[in-house]
Amino acid sequence: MSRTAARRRRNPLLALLVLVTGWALVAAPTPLAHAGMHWTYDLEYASISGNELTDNGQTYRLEKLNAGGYPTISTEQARNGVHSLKASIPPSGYARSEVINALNVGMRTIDAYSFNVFVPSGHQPPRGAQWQIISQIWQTGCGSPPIAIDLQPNSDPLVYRVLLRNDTTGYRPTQAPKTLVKGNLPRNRWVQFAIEYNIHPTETGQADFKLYVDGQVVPTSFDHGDTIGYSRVEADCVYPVNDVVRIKNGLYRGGAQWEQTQTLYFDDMRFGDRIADVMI
Ligand SMILES: [Ca+2]
Repeated sequence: MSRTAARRRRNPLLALLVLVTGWALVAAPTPLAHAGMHWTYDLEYASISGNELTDNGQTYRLEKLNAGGYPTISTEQARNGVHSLKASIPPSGYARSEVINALNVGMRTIDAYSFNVFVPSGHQPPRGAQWQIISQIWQTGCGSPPIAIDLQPNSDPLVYRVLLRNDTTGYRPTQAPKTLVKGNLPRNRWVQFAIEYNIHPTETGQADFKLYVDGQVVPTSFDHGDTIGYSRVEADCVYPVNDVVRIKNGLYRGGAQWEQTQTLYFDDMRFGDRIADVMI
């Protein structure tokens, strides 16, 4: 038998091996737990091309601004597996490095999402006129996000705040939001946030907000009479024209110069029907 013929005979076995290995790689990412979870990704088999992150069969958009680059896939920290999403911005002022985890999903429906964040030791809180936001639920592009999680200025230990905006508070960054809750955000370990929400700007009693941190319910000052989002505050920000939601995670910061390179890691993001669908 010639070498060529022998190779031909071996090739089907080789092809089968490649097929099985390839199937295992494709099949390995975190499976959907049940019908109520719409997507989940953990960066273990992710790839980034330009401003698109693809993981577990879904594509997510990345955003950057000024000194902030697109988030990257990192092995420096991991909530599960060996990879996470790294958002990093060198010393500078206004900048962002974020991923859009949900784009143009419906308003006036209850949805839930969760993410895990790792804040490295020594991470600097905002000082003076600085601010830093790690998660946002946007109503289209209206002014400020109706729901945001930011870091409390000068807090040490580090404190997160959940901020609510609606027609009453207004959407301008200069207008004070309602603080729904604040709590410690430990550095140097993974922390899971899970949020159930309904962005509903018009009818009291229809909006919804629930927060779990590390699997424990966190009481908030969200009131059944609170609306979430905007229906009439400005011509460019009026429901029902602006009637979709997008959810972001990453580093989004502003104000005066930040003195240090800042980095946050995100892992195991989920989106589903209810809070139970996105809890680990
Ligand atoms: Ca991971």
